[in-house]
Amino acid sequence: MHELADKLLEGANISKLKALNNPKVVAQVRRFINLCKPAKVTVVTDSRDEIEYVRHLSQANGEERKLCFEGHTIHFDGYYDQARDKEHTAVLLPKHQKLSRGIISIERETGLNEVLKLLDGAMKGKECLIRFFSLGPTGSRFSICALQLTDSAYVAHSEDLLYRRGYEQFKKLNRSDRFFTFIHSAGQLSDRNTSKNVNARRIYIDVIDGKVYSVNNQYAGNSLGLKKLALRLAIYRSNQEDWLAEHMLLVGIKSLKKDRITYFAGAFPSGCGKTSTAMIPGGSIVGDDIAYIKLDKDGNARGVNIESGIFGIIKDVNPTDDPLIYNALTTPRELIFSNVLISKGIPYWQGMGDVIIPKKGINFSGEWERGKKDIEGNKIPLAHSNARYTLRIEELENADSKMNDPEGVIIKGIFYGGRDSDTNVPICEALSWEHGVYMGATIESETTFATIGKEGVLKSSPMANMDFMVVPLGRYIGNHIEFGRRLKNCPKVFTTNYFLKHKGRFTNRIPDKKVWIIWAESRVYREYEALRTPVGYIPKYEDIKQLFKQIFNKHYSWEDYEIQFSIRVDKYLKKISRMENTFRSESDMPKEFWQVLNKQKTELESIRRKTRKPVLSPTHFI
Ligand code: SPV
Ligand code: MN
Repeated sequence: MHELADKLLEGANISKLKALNNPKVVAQVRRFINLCKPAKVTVVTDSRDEIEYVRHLSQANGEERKLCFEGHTIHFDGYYDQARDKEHTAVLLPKHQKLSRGIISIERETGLNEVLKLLDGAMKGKECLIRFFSLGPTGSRFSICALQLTDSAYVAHSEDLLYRRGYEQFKKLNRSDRFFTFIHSAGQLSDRNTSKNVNARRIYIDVIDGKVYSVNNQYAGNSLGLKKLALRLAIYRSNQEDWLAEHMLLVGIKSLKKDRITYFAGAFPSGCGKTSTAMIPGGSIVGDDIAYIKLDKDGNARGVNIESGIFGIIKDVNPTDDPLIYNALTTPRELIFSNVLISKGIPYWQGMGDVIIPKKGINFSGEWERGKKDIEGNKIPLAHSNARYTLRIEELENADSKMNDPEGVIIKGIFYGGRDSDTNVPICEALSWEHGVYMGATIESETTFATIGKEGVLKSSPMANMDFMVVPLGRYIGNHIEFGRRLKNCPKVFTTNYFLKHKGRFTNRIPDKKVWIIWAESRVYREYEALRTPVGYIPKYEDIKQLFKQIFNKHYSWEDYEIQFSIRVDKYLKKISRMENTFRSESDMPKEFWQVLNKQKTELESIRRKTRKPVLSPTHFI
């Protein structure tokens, strides 16, 4: 009997699939074509012409439109499809298995039935693109092959900017099924080419089978298989094996003292300075979002960026704060803007600096003019707070030369950052690897205007990876502890806090983070002494003062130092008590977590009793 897949794959398509010499790939492609029932199928290899075809298709079908600059396009997601949809993203869980509190899961069979029904015929009348990518540099032991089926040319085009082509790498799989599969359909489209049935949006993660099903959405965090959907599958796999899959940037920091570059990884919840740390002036970017980290034969932690592009928040990108990105966004190159305001072919966004914003144009709500309200009566901003740009890292002048190195880079330091107005000091070094894992596990971040709900509410976000957690948290944190134990050269761990306030005002300027980062770089080599406090090592005044002078030619006063680096004993004790509440109900938390917490608590309580002071100047620790 002839199936739909036979007809649609006839000719060049089937030859390209067969050339992979992997029946498992062919079987999956056939299965999902028969299910989704597209009108046409195009198998895309790594060839330039075929990739160009995808780029043009996205414009021909109206998912992207050309802008004034050569290579620039605009894509709009639906009004209610502007961010990751946590509520409708679920881990498919076999019966009787449990995940941590707050992780949405659904019984596997029930979830599969539901999502397969939604995907049945979802591509009717549309073209299904079949693409092959590599998560990580091609030919690297870190990398994982990824198969994407999608009826959105925008998704397939974005992935071309954000990931490495992997058709040739699939050939080297040697008939193995060690690849991830992503099935995506934007579903029925409105006359604006946005997903119509967002209420039936589902993103279901089948960790057992290495597949993700995503339907009725377009926003990249929901639709692009290789981004946060693959991160979830990789977290599952890394926790079965002996490595780490992290929501982390990778950056090379050039020493001010010696001729060397030191690589750091960094986890920050969304909107807490992650991309700006990856883009720190004087540094070189390897990646800004997702890293795989493995042990090498010399006992180092090595990391690769599994992406090759940036899907960055455009809000507040301006010539002063982000000159390199601003320059890239305002010169010709292949680049997709999403959910910004367009007027006469020119994009505009919030916080873009000294630019006159037109009073009307087209934005994520359709035709827009200043004062426009949505059906709920909310004023619609000119561009969404989560409006984005998509570009290749190699387009940036600060791209690191080891970006595509199959061996990855040696990670000597890790930053954990949050948005915390009243507790953590701007930079603090962990007392040990276990303490560093504790620091990562206890990241908290205050909600901002960019998230739905109340502002300033503290949210616990272990390793900034909680949204993607597909294994019990205790096991994930235990895996971090174990990973460090296997290393001979363990990275030094630091917390950063760019958001500390005093009397309602930020205690430092945006560019000051360079000082904290340069201090950390030198601390990796023990080139500075530091003050030991119960919460970690903090810098000495003279060193920070000298760095402010050297980097910004600015005087750094003792008063500033004292405000920024005082240990807020009562606030830390409150944080510890919040953490006890948060983690108490987690089963299988590693004992090291509780040891660190209890030690810190005992030391802080003892200082509190002795000094009777809620806040201690750094002088106390000299
Ligand atoms: C984030 O929100 O952490 C992002 C963008 O990197 S998304 O693709 O939505 O995950
Ligand atoms: Mn991210």
